[in-house]
Amino acid sequence: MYISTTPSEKLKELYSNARRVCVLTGAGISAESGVPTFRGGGGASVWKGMPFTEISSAQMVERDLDEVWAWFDYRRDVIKDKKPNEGHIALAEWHNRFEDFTLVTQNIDGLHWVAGSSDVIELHGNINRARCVMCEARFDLDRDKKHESDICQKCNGRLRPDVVLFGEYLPINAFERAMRKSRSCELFFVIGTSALVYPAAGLPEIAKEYGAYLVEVNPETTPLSSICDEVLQGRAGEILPMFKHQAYCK
Ligand code: BJW
Repeated sequence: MYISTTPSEKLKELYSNARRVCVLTGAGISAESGVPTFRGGGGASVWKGMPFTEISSAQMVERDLDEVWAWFDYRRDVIKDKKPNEGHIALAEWHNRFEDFTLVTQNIDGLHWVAGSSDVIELHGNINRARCVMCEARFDLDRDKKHESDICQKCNGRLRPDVVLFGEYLPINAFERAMRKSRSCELFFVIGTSALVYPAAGLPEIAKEYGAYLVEVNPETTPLSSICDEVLQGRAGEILPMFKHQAYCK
């Protein structure tokens, strides 16, 4: 395994020639935009004394949906003025660079879209949407309004944040597409995730199993580091722009 703060010659060459590239991002890619991460002292880890594993859980929606809304209204307020950083921007350019590029994110902040990414597989939903608990209709949220008591305009059911909480299934089409792309890519980057939450953390493992060159971008080691071909130790906003000047053949 290669560990460094800059890409190896081998990776530069793979990057220049690759056709099928897949990326999985986590909270770390938005850290340099000022969005709190969950673990390792990030500010999205506790709400009114409750660990996020409890407030962001399926049981909590059953028990106290108002409190779940209060938590996500607070989080929407924290991110509403945040801007994409150099890491998001570098990845947005990769859509045009590779024949088959897939960006999969666990993040719910929508910053990949704001950076200009043309297609993002959002495995854990989006904080700026609500969904009806009865009919599953989805609605975009007004960014300056609180939504604790909103009712579905179609069936009068109660709305909830359109995010995937612990104990809930991921959107099946999104996850199946992410799995297919993980199996077929040549190069897989896992960026800014602690790789503790499944099934998302299984995607890099699948990519590796199917023969992809696996690269991690993270200032810290994770449970995935040991199976990576290359670990780039540093911030996404510093490492990803290093690929910008790499020649490529399409
Ligand atoms: C930087 C940086 C910089 C800093 N540059 N890097 C198999 C095994 C074990 C458990 C399970 C399993 N399968 C399912 C489970 C249960 C559970 C799970 O995984 N639990 C584990 C914690 C043990 N999974 C689920 O429940 C999932 N559902 C499911 O499996 O359905 C089937 C099922 C149904 C019914 C019953 C049981 C199962 C759903 C998981 C949904 C997770 N949702 C959350 C909350 C979303 C809403 C919200 O925002 O509140 O998603 S949890 C939270 O963690 C959030 C994130 O997307 C996710 C991942 O976190 P991430 O992105 O890795 O962030 P951090 O903070 O952990 O790490 C940041 C990283 O960035 C660090 O490494 C830093 O070093 C790095 N970093 N600055 C680059 N500048």
